[in-house]
Order: sequence, then structure tokens, then C-alpha cells
Amino acid sequence: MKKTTLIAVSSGILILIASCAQDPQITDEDHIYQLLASSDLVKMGALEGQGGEMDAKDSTEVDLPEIWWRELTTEGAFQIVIIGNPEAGICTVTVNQNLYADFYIDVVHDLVLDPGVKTIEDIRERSVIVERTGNPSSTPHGGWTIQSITPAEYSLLNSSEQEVFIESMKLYRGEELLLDCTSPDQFIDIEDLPELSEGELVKLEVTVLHTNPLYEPPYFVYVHGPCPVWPRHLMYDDGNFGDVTAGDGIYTYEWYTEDSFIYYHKWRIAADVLDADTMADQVEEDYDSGAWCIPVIEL
Ligand SMILES: [Ca+2]
Ligand SMILES: [Ca+2]
Ligand SMILES: [Ca+2]
Repeated sequence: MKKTTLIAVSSGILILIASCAQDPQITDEDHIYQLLASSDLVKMGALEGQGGEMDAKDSTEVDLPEIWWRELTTEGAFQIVIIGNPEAGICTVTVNQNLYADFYIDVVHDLVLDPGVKTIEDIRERSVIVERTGNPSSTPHGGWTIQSITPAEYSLLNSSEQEVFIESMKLYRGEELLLDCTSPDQFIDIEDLPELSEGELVKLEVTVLHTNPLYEPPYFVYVHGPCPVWPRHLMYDDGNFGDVTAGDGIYTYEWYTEDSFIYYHKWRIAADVLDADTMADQVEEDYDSGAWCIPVIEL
């Protein structure tokens, strides 16, 4: 039998919405919530990291902005939905959290910072498989541990307005393929999460989709991670920065890992696509972006 329990947190108080906990004891649902809400592996950031102002200008109709960045306003409640019965000792949990932020963008290349602001209303989601591997009474979180996770997927709350999507991401260390993800629903065993230390040569390859391309190029693709100097860099499909084949739709960025993070301390790597329509002006309310993000174990 399928049992669904929704737990939301508001002002630090646990509220059981769809589950009736008569027993004052801590339930499996409570343990699973606390395990996931406190986990750095499950945490979904705001992709606030900035790039350098000297992002290469593309020789096409749509120039890249002089500068752009996101600034978090509010995070919604951290919500979990348990699929299956925890009494079985293993279950899948979907985790979601809304993100309200501002998108600052300055498209006038005059060395004067005068950005416009666009509204961001996103939902971030991932799934997690949790298993009771320890003694319920003598180990943390009632013995529950995280076994595998999907990437965190960032989408517009108003899904009908979304036209750009990440479709795949591959991460290499040198020639070694560390991660090959072709769906936001793909589970990655936490033992198989990428493990990296500073100074390693890594490469991210990403493919994306635009459902209604109006500009050329129709989108811009960025990587967020432990990148050189700035935590965000433009990805290329022009044969540069490790890109194997120009114009094949595989966007690439290759770099030596560097602890450039400003807003957070745990390493993670995200692929982020922004609609060219969003990047073409600083006045229209037309924010459109999609991203996948995976945690990285920092050695
Ligand atoms: Ca300017
Ligand atoms: Ca390519
Ligand atoms: Ca526009």
C-alpha cells in the first residue's frame, strides 16, 4: 500500500499536514524529515554565485550582458513527500523547496553598473532513497540514512512559461567519467558521487533544450562550481575550453578545481541554462532558466 506523508516546516515548527501522529514519540516520518532537512547532500542552493564581468561576448545578434547575478529573497518551506511505507525500512522521498529571488542584469556595456531587476520564482526538487540501516533507538535519525539522490532540478514555478531545460550532464576528471546523468530522475548512489580535491582537471559537458527558440544563440549555458576565480563560468560549444566538437550542441567547460565559492562552503556543480530572451534586455519580466545541481564530495 502506498502511503504519502507531507511534512512542512514553518518558522522552525514542525507541522504534520497529511499525517496524523497520535503518538508523542518521534515517528519515522519525523526522523526522515530531520535527516533530509539537515543534510548537506540534500540541500539545494540558490545558484547565487557570480561570474566575472569579462564573460566573452558572442559574435551574434544577442550579446551577453555586461553583468548579471541572482540574489535570494526568500526560501519557501522545505517540504518532503514520502512515497511508500517507512515500516518497510526503505522508501523514496521527494524533496522540494520554492525559491524567490531577484535577477539583476545590466545589458549596457559602459562599465557603469546600472542593472534592471527581473523576478525569479523557482521550485527546486530532488528525490532521495532513504533506508533504515542502524538501530532505531541507538543511532541518529532513528537509524535512517541516505542511500542515493537525484540531481536537484531548478524549474520555474509557473511551468507553462519555461522554455529552456538541461537535458544531460557529464562530469570528467581528466579522461575518467565521474558522472553521466541523462535525467533529473536518475538516482546516484551517494558512494558514487563525484569526489574532488583542489587543483584537479575536470570537465563538464551539458546538453540543453529550447522549446521555442527565437534568438541565435537561443540560450546561454553556465557552470556553477569550484571554478577559477569566480564560481560561475560560461560554457562553450565552439571548440574552446575542452569542447571536443564545435557546434554539436554539447556545451563544455574544463577547468582546474579551485575553492572560489563565495556564498556557500560545500562544493557542488550545477549546469544552468538561461533563455537568450531573458538575457537580451533588462526591463522585461521574462526570467526563464533551468538547472541541475549535484553535490560534490570535497576531499
Ligand atoms: Ca552597464
Ligand atoms: Ca561541442
Ligand atoms: Ca526579453
